[in-house]
Amino acid sequence: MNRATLTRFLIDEQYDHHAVPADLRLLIEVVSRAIKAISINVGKGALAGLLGDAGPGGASINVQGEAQKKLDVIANEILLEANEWGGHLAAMASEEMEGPHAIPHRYPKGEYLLLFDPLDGSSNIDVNASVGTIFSVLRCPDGVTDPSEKDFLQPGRDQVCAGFAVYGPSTVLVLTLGRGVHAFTLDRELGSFVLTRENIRIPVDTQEFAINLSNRRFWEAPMQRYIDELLAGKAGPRGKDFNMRWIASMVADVFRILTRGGIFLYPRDNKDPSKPGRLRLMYEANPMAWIIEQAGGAATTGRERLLDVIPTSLHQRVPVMLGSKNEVAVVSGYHQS
Ligand code: AFP
Repeated sequence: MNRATLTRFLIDEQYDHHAVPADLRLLIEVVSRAIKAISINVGKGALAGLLGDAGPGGASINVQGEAQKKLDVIANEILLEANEWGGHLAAMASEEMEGPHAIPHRYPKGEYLLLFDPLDGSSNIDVNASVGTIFSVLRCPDGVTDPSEKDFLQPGRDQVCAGFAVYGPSTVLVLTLGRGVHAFTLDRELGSFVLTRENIRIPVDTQEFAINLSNRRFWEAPMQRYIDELLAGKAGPRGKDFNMRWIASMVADVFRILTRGGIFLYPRDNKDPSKPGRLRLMYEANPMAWIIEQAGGAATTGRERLLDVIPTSLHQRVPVMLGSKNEVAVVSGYHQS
């Protein structure tokens, strides 16, 4: 079968459906090339001395207060270098950097803001489990030539593109432009992303949940009730048995949900009251929430639609409940009653 490449798909979207302006098509192509380079580095792992913590003696801490892995730093550098000269961006923001990254004055600027988690799940790297890259594209506010943090603080419903890559047995790029969700698998011989799934749809019901159960004692009562009912199985109030999966790499857990349904939960917990959840809104929850909604699923904080959350800071965290629509409705209902 003569499958379309990412480039062909984007050209069709641009000319047949007028769904992607030329600059946005360039942005996606550039990000996909950066993802290929990250995939190659992730694949080398120990062979290239790329495992373990970054910094001299392994003591490199990022803005999140988390130990940076060598590959976190490398992935961040690859995305910055790939995107700063093309003229498609007004600025970038990353999980690994305190504030926005300005486009150097020697380069042309564009109308888009790119936000990314360069390497999600990086605590999985040293154990050779799947990791990934998550990205989100917003429009730079009109008339703003030197974007500051406040220009990035737009609700997820304003995204123009969202995507993520999973560096697993195969490298897969998942993308939405607001007209469905599509998956492209990296053909390493061609060096191209090939369209392998079009218009992905998530089953509205599921019997599979993903949560870090070790945090149960820190959850709010509605979440404890919801999970306890899943664990009670057929004899319990849900009347059916559930299975659990937790890869501790959001990209891998979300990819599974896109493939066979499920519900992903990282709720607010009182382990650290200063953090209303672990996942970051701008470059983890928002892109994933749009992708899930575009695939027929739902994504909430438990109290409101994730894409409607009005951001207050670049690295803010939110509770995340997303996946099969009817299951998200149950857990959200418990949080609102
Ligand atoms: P790292 O990037 O620090 O590995 O965190 C990954 C992550 O942000 C997300 O991808 C996982 O779903 C979640 O954290 C795993 O959190 P726990 O380690 O608390 O289970």
